[in-house]
Amino acid sequence: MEIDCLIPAAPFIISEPTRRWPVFGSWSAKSLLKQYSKVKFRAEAVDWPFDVYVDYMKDNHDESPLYLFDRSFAEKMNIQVADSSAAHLYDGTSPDTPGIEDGRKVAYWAPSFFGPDLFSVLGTQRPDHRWLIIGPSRSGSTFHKDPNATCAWNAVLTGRKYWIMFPSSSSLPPPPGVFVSADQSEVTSPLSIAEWFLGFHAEARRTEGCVEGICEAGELLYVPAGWYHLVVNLEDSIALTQNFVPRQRLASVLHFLRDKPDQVSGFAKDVLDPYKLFVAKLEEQEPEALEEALPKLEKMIKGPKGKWAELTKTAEDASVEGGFSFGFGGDDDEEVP
Ligand SMILES: O=C(O)CCC(=O)C(=O)O
Ligand SMILES: [Fe+2]
Repeated sequence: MEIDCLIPAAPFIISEPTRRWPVFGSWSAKSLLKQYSKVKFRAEAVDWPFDVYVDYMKDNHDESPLYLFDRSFAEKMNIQVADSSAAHLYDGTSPDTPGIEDGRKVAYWAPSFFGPDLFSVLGTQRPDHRWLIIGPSRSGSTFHKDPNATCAWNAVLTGRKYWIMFPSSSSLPPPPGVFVSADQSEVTSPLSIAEWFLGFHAEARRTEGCVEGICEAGELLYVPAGWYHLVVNLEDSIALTQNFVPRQRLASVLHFLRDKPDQVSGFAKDVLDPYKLFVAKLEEQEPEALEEALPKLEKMIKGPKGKWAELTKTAEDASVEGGFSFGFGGDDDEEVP
């Protein structure tokens, strides 16, 4: 059995490997200021030098503070991130620990226990997948599902984050206070985090499927594909997040790329057909994973719901199965190994 078949369907928090990362214990607003004070990071709609953002962070009383969320931080900070296939070189399980590669320090590595990240076959053409996240207390992320049916991990380096999460499927309503368009393409959370807490938190906690927890500094939280989540920083926090495709989710991701092209996000504009490109790269580099996923993908279309959709779909629907949702990401489409 592949190790990545063992990823549970529900969220969990672990304290490995974050505490062994070079960035853990060494990154703080103060230490980052020493090196990167004039580097501009993206905070919602603005690119601010880090010193300007830290001044703001330390002295704001906003209800929904501006959140630093930067996908190009590794390039801007000139750091190297190792992917899960190289984790053994750094995580202490191998005597051969280079630490420095290409003249850039390995700042952290993706945890090896999620197995290979299949989007890595796309190389530089993969969709956006990692972010540096910095914000003061009260900042956070309103309810959403992560892009392209991917899974994610989110590691807190400093501070603490409160998470509240719900599984999704075509048969479950969205969390209280959250609205989803008929084709499930848009998740709308019209309230600020504070308003949502005042109006819906108590009800949400009583709702079936609700999972909540606090991720402390040095811990890493796993976000299963398709789960709704809202996150709020309880203190000034620095976190790193990465989205990935484990082998057991490959069929769902292929299904998303092929059949929900209008919802696909994060690819560069010159990637015209992400599904076709992904299949071609998998054929070259991960043929066994692709072979395993393709029958699952067919089953998703031809399952009981898919059969009806197939019988009733119009020629137009045939290319984009926008009207039927398989609830990907929810537990109901998870292939239990
Ligand atoms: O740390 C956070 O605010 C959560 C980030 C998140 O959910 C995401 O990047 O998708
Ligand atoms: Fe997320």
